[in-house]
Amino acid sequence: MAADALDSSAAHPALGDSAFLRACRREAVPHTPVWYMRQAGRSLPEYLRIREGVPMLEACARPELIVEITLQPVRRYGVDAAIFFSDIMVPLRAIGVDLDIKPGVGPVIADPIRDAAGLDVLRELTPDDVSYVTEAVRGLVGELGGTPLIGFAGAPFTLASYLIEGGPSKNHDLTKALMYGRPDLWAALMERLTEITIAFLRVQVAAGASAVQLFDSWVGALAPEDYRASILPYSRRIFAALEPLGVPRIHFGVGTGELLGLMGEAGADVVGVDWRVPLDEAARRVGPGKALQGNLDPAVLYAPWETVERRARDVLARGRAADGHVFNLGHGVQPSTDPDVLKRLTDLVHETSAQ
Ligand code: 1CP
Repeated sequence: MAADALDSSAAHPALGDSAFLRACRREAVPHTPVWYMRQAGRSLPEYLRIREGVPMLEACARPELIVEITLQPVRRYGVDAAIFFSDIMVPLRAIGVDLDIKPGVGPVIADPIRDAAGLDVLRELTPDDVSYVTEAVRGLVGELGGTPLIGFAGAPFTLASYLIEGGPSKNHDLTKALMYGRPDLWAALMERLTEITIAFLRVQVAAGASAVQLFDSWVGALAPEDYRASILPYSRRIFAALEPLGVPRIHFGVGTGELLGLMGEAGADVVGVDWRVPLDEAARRVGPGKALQGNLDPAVLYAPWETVERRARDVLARGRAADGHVFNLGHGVQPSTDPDVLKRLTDLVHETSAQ
């Protein structure tokens, strides 16, 4: 597996030297690299056109659509990295979990997991279960040339939240009830999701992804002592399993201000920060030896351009406190965002940070 990863990342001579990979490795960069979480998708008219009549999970299983949708924001914005078009629920669907991604809602699970019998559906993921992912990543690496491709997966807590609640949730009450009330079942669930997550990320790196991001989007719902006891061992195991593959590992969650130190301990190379904690303060909390990714509030993109510019310059300035900085939003692009603002922002980040 490791040899595969090295072979494919050697595919394009400029790749290893890209600003994005250099920043992740905390090396000097020609400009601050920038990409946006959810840069593909509903804010782009070309995405809405190509998705017409195609359900989300079907789109995620068709390599030619995955390739085209992943490339759309790279062409339009000139961002420094592509993110594989998929969803965190794809590996769970691939092993047979009965779920759908409903327009305007998100993931919905037919039989939420509430007891030990519910775990049976979570079998191991093999590369054959997601052969369309391998095919799409290979196709993308060829098309992208010197632009790195980021593979991704959902982290065990965030996946567990959908599996237990049955769909999107505000407070994750049932998830926490299981975590506090059934530690044995919680551990078994986390173990299985950890293995699935590792397997899904390995598939993407083996096919040529140059970096990976672990989305623990909803883990900010937990207090630090709960993160340490019930989540950290699994985050650690995921990052340790990926280390031999030699690609940068990014760890992101929303509302994680109080968890940043622990997330730094989990073993990623880059810690993603939402908009609530300024990057210079985040650098202090995460500690040395990590790059940071973030963290413009996605809602700032609705403000007049002067405000966007001022706030983006502030993110860049504070990002200099970190050992490496990848510019991003503090969470995903909102569907109603004007793509022209993102284009202008991308150019601003490149021009302002060029040395
Ligand atoms: O830029 C890209 O290519 C986006 C690819 C992408 C990613 C990285 C999609 C496509 N989903 C994800 C990850 C994902 N999915 C996360 C982690 C990132 C984050 O925190 O935003 C999460 C929590 C999900 C779950 C999910 N899938 C939601 C959120 C629901 C909730 O709980 O609030 C939603 C709305 C989806 C559906 C989805 N995934 C992706 C798209 C484009 C869509 C919209 C569906 C559609 O177009 O019909």
